[in-house]
Amino acid sequence: MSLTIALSKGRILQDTMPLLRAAGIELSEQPEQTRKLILATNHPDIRIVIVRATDVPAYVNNGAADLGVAGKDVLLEYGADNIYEPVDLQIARCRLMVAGRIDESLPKGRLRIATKFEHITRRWYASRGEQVDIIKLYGSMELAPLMGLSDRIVDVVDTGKTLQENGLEPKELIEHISARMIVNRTSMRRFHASIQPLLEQVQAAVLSRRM
Ligand code: PRT
Ligand code: MG
Repeated sequence: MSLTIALSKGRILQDTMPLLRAAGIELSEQPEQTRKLILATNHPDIRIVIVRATDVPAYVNNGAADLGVAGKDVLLEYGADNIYEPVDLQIARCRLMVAGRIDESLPKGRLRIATKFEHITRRWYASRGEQVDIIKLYGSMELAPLMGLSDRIVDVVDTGKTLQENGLEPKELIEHISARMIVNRTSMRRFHASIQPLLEQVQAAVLSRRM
């Protein structure tokens, strides 16, 4: 048996490692000091692979990784069918929001929404019976309303500073977001004896940290 955990660099890796440490898992080398994408841990049977945040569900859903950590925003957008979401890690918290210019004037017809969350955005407006045009972007969504590319954006917001510094404001809350530990369904069945205790220790670490 060997387990592969998919993590993304940045806030997810940083906030997940203390939780994994509580489950006895530590990296053998510092991720900042290497360009390796497959990292060994103190456990001979557990390794960590570094992927883009939005790619974590693909690795776990397809069984290339057994476990992973991904934001709920990324999970909602991906729409996995082969993944369990057993632990809310309560890290990387933010809000998925509709935002727009403070001084906006909306068109009479369809709204144009710039976002990297195409599916979430389509579902959100469809659920309210509104037809919108979605403009798929890969970053810096905040720029789109300023340049007249879109009327509004759908993006995750933490402090709200990025919106504010660009003359935008939150308009509607779609969902509260946090990162989740995810597990491939087949891995969960095959490796239950090692995955279950790991999940329990991580869950315990999450709860004890909140007190
Ligand atoms: O960076 P990369 O393109 O590889 O992917 P990513 O941006 O999705 O990854 P990463 O590591 O930045 O984010 C991973 C996860 O962290 C996301 O999927 C979210 O669930 C969560 N998270 C929490 C955030 C934020 N807070 C956040 N503030 N993800 C992004 N942001 C960005 C946001 O897009 C906006 O540009 O930060 C800006 C807003 O921050 P404030 O504080 O100014 O509001
Ligand atoms: Mg980023």
